[in-house]
Amino acid sequence: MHDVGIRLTALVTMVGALSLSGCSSSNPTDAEPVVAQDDDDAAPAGLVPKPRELTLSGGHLHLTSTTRVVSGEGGQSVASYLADALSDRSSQTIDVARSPARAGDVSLELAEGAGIAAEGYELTIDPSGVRLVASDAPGLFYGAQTLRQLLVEADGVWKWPRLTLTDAPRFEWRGVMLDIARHFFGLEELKRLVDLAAFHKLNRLHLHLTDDQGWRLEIESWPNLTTIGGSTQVGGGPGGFLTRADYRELVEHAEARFITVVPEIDIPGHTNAALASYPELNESGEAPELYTGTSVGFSSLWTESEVTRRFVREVLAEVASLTPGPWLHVGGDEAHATSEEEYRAFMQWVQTEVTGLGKTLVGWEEVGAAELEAGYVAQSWLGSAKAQRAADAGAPLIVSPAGHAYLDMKYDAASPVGLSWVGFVSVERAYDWDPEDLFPAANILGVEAPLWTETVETREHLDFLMWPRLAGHAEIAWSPRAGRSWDEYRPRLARHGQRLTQLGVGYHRSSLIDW
Ligand code: TNX
Repeated sequence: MHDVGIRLTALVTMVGALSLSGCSSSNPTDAEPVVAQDDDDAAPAGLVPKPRELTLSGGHLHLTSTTRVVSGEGGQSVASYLADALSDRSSQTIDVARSPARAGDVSLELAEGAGIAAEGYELTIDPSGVRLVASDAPGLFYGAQTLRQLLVEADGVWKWPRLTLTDAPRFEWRGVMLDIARHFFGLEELKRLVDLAAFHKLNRLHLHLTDDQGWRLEIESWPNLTTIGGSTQVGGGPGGFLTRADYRELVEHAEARFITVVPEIDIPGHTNAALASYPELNESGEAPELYTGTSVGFSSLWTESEVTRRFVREVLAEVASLTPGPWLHVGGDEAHATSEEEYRAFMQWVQTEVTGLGKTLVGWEEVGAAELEAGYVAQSWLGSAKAQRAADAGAPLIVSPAGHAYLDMKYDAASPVGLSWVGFVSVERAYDWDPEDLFPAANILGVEAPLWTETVETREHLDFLMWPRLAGHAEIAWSPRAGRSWDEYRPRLARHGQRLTQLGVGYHRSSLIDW
């Protein structure tokens, strides 16, 4: 009792000291501590991605150093994550505790069987505190992201708008891809990308690990892949690669944020770095030079040789053993230097290897040309007849239409970096499309936005091309189609830009948005 009394006094003093206009609090009783709040008008929440249903109830609940994040069984890791995030953001120490919650706490509850959709959550912020309920841990995590986004500061007071909110994702696959082959980006940059992706409720990180210009994952059984094949990049810089330990650390970092790493080993084309590392992979027996240009479609593995088959088998086995997630992406795109017949036979064999490793094959839409067993996933980028063939064969599709979802395209003629082979992709074009305009709903596994890095040399380049476009793709992947429109999105994105700035993201300040 004594303890509670001291705490109450502290709270009342604190609320008084802030002397906020419209500050209200219920009478302190022994059971119900005073909770710092106000009745000021709440600004539109401006969440990205947009939640399913949100009703502001007026006024705010304050986050103070007496607020705790409490949870029961199964919620502790998200609770610690959220408490850390809130502490960092507000420069106050927010403690974690086990349930039950006290008034003013942030309470996380797992309620299986309460009718909350997978990965979804319900959030109530009212005078008694914050209540976040989900049926699974990812749902709690996404609710935590919403709480991070909703937290605002005014005159030194940290607060959330009082509201009720119900949310759940539209698609199962909500991805971002980074090409670390054309220009290398290392562990710290990748962890930062994971953190930013999580803030937008994305759940797949597809890593394009190999290409003509570089091999970026250490493979113990074929060490030259990185010592030679990882030694340069587009433009001739020093390149680099992820050690196995780096990759493991990244996978763990991502898993803790409910993001599954999807590694891509691109075969049989886009393989010059491997061919340059091992002469025996070449039909001629001679290794080509390392390649630092930006052409595509000129290299191919010698698909029928025994040594190539052993190479592919051993590489895929190592990647599989490092990867807890169920998917192995094997590229298969732009194999213009492989005959169609060899391509089909090779991909069918690759699928048996991938399946034998207990993984599901993912390939770019060109794999639709091969007679693969059902159960693979195709990633559409051109919407060609091959993508259609994969869809007709029942393959779930990851929808990544270049004209909307390619993050490596320039926004407009003024963009200092980026390509434009598919045209310019403005913030509006990146947002104003829908996967169901391209494929029937039943075929769609989800949405992914790839950042190819031929022109991307630095974090500044990366941020400029990725943001704010990736926020729009995250919304397409998460939010219901109904209720989504460019006009409604624009002011929300403007508001969200402040969050990106606060996170240190150097996004493109498109003139289409009133920042
Ligand atoms: C096409 S998309 C590619 C990449 C390039 C990209 C540049 C795909 C499967 N292949 O190799 O980097 O265009 O926009």
